[in-house]
Amino acid sequence: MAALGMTTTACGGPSVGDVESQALTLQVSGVYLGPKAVPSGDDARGDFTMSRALISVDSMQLTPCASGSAPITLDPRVYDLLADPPLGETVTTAVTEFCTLRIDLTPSPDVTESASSSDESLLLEAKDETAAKITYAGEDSPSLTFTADNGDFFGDQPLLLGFDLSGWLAYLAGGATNPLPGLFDSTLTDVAALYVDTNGNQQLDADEQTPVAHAQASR
Ligand SMILES: [Ca+2]
Repeated sequence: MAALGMTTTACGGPSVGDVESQALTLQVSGVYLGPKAVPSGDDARGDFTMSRALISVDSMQLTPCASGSAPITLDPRVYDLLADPPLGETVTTAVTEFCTLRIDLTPSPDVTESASSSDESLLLEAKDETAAKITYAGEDSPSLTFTADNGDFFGDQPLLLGFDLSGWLAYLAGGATNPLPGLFDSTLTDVAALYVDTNGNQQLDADEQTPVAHAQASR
């Protein structure tokens, strides 16, 4: 096992003396824990790659560990998981220990498949090398809760709420050859996890891929 260093690296955060309030940074983006391309099996079509990944978040809520402390709720926002630079949130708060992150998805008029007139909560698209698309559009309003895996609080920062695009790419590519690639819903909890971007480079590096919290479906 590689040692998970306890070094305190400078991460652009508040100085030690600044205990009144500090910034909590949470990046929301797609990550690749596996392949970034999946062969279509057809030489003329080449590989599938992810070309769109949008989620519409109705609310994102960070709950302090201390009982009685009010949760912090962030405004609705559509996150483009492929955005470069990645999207994220910064919250100024006196709270240093958060134990739970919850996100609620909801359909938004800003997330609509071109062929559809309905609002979607989630839109995924993969393309092959002929630009032919495979699309998944979801209208459900699932909620995900992330609770620190070690029973502790989310300690280090910046936090990175990552959605494994490799998992979704495999799902879409599987659907290209199989009309019934299985239920999509379960993939959401499989692909979402909370990480720490230890070196603050807005990328999920190889030594940062152990989540601090896994997603659970919540009601
Ligand atoms: Ca990093």
